[in-house]
Amino acid sequence: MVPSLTPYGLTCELLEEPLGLGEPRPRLSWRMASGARGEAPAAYRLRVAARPEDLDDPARLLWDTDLVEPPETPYVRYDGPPLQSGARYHWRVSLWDATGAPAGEATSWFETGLLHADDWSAAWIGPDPALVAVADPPRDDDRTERTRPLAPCPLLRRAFRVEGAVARARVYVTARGLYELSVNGRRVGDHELAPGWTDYHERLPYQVHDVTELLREGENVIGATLADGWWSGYVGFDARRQALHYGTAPQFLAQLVVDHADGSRRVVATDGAWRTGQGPVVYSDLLMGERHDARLAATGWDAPGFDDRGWAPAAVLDRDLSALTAATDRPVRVVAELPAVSVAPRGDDRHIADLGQNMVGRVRLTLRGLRRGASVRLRHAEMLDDGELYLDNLRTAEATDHYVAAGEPVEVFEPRFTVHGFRYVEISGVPGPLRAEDVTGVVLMSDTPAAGEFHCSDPMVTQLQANIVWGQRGNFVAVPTDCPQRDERLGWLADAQVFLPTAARNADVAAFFARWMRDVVGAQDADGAFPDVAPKICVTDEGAPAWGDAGVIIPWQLYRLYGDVRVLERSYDAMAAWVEHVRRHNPDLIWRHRVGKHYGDWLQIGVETPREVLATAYFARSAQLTAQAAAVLGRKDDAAAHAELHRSIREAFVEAFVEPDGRVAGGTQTAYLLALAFDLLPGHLVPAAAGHLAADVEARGQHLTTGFLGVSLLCPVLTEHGHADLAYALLHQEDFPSWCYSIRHGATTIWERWDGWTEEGGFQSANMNSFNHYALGSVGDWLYGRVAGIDQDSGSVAYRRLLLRPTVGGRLSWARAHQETPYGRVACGWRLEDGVVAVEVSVPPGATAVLHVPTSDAAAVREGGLPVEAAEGVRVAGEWRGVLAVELASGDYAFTAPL
Ligand code: RAM
Repeated sequence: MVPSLTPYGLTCELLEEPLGLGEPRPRLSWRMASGARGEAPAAYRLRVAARPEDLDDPARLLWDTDLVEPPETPYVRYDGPPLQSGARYHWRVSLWDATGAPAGEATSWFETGLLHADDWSAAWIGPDPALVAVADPPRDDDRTERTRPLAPCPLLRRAFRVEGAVARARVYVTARGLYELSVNGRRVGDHELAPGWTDYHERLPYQVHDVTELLREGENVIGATLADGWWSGYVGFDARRQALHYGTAPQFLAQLVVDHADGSRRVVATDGAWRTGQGPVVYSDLLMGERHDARLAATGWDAPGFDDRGWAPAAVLDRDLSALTAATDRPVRVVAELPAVSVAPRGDDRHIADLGQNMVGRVRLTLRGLRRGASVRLRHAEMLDDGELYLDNLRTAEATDHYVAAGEPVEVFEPRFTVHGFRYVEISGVPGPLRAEDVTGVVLMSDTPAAGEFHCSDPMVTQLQANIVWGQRGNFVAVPTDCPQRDERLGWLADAQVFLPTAARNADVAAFFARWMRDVVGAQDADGAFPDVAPKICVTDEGAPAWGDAGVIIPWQLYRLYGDVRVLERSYDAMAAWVEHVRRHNPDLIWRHRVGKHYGDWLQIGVETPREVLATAYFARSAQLTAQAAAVLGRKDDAAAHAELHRSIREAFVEAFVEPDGRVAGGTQTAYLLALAFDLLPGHLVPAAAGHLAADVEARGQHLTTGFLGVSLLCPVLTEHGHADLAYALLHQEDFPSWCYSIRHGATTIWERWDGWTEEGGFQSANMNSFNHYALGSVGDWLYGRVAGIDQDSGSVAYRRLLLRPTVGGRLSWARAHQETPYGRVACGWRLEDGVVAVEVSVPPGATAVLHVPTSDAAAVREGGLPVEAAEGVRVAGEWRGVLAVELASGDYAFTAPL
């Protein structure tokens, strides 16, 4: 069988089979696989039709590109007739291989949302605000004072009749707050914490579910439970509810559209005919936790036959739908379950369960034989202190759930509208033994599909990679947050920009970040300042250097990594306005003014990188990237102006901060890293500056001093400038401060601070001590990029021109990684055995690669047993310093080389 070129991984607007698409001209994309070397698509064809069977009937096609040359970026914009509202479209991509012969094809679909304002008839509804009762706030241990009480989670229901066969039914639904939807007693969909968190003033996404199978003839019931969530709950570190930010109580909006087989349509929308009552959730809050009283269960409330005469009519609150938008991102879902690894008794009715992993989500607890009214309390912590929960670092977040039993033989409690960051859970109120299998950690995350894996021979580095992945899991929940446990959980911009390259290795985060970028752009102020956090709450200053700059860096990163030009188009004006904001207030181009909170190289250790050095370096970087973005978008004058500005900032930087011997002011690792990574030095000073950097690392006994910003550049810059040995030394360093120090002390996630816990000092100040903060995990990009070796050429986009540079070194005897890129799967790895290094790589169809084979004897390098000159798809490009560089066409290759 001839292995053929095959498309797979079809997406529309960065999502697989999106239901509820809002883009009028969505972008279609596919990845490619092939077993043959040198495969590249000669042409493709796209067809779009209303029904799958119509794809084969030329007369019924809505759009047909016919045979066209492969696109420059991996996206093709739909250019057929205008898309209808609430309609499903089927599409097929067909490929022709390098010889021009027809190759594989694949089919997918997308479905539009409600595209026009007059498609909506729903109104915002909720319990009558005057009648909402409030529960006592949680005051566990009296650790904090609450200024506002928490309200019960209301239930809403609407009974309606279905007459005749249903062909298709969709529900379009969202909430100000959080909602869980059901139809006829069955939960609809698997979204958690819907509709997620956006700047609700500007954008509130609605979700779409196919409920055709849930309806039946006769009476039907649609029901919803609401919770405060980010809308009206406690968010951030103000220790007050969100009333000041968004609203005071949750509200609901839904529209069920039922299409009958006979062509008739029935719409059931939220209005005054809905009824509202109270259920078992006494309150639920993201930071405080949830209280569930099973005695209050309104059994059968969301199914036909329930007597809702005791319920009140829902209040119609308003009809403002201006913020409604189609969802452009994947929802939060349950992505994993962790059974407890141990449950240890602590006194009469108290236990501490260990999930073995610092995680984010909630606990599912099975309870047996509790008497009616018995109360169980769950408290959550990331760490233990002397065998008991370490709670102080949660600050005012209570992170405490309560369950009041109904008295059934077996009851299962799992909170629904709260989320905690924890490894340990203390369960009080359960007399007698509690079994480990009765305690399960339920992991929630924005469902960004896994994209890559990194593996190597060293268990500590393997654990580091696991800690990075778990940091990503725990903090990619609706928005990229700094931390998941304390009263903060905000979308801090610098954390996001340093970690994005790593995140994009592990998962497909294109849609996740593109969506969040809209809140970053939306939060820009009239002067052009980006914020420190998005959605913008709690922290209202102008963005600090490196924080605000994320508004420029992230769109560029998304373009480079995914080829997403649209995110550049939509962010460009904001990027340029930010650069202009900094320039306007700093005419001498040294960024001293309008620096917001200026966090410097946040949480650097034992040193102080001069703030002006850091700020000015970022200013230069933003000007440079804005110039590049302008060039991509064809804005020639803008490109030239920003390139000129970049040159001038660079000159000012050198003038102000660089000595003739290559020393950079402050002399810290981060000062050198910024100057080198952001290309701020005249060429002749680069080796000297790199030498000063290396000398500092050596002088400190091979220890780092970098904070959030410097750390992302540390190993990459050392490696780039000939000090891979030092980068490996830092990777393997187990003394304080280092990544492995935390691992040696049991870390299963990346800590916020190098000194979160130390042998000498124990816990750092509880004021700011998260054990799940991804920023210092930005080294993950280097693990994939240089240790295993997957990178792209500096001018390449979407990994089309791969640069594969496996770096043999450190304690490793092998390392390998693979990664889904927009063109397909890339892999690169090496293994050293008896002085011979084996290098295996995969290059997807449509991409090419330059591979640096590490070797001491270029002439002895073999591919598939053949001299490289004889190997198919391989061309020798050059030879230097222990490397044989070869150019590769797509395909799988296996090299061996003496080292
Ligand atoms: C902390 C956050 C975040 C950081 C800012 C400066 O409160 O945790 O990680 O970006 O401060």
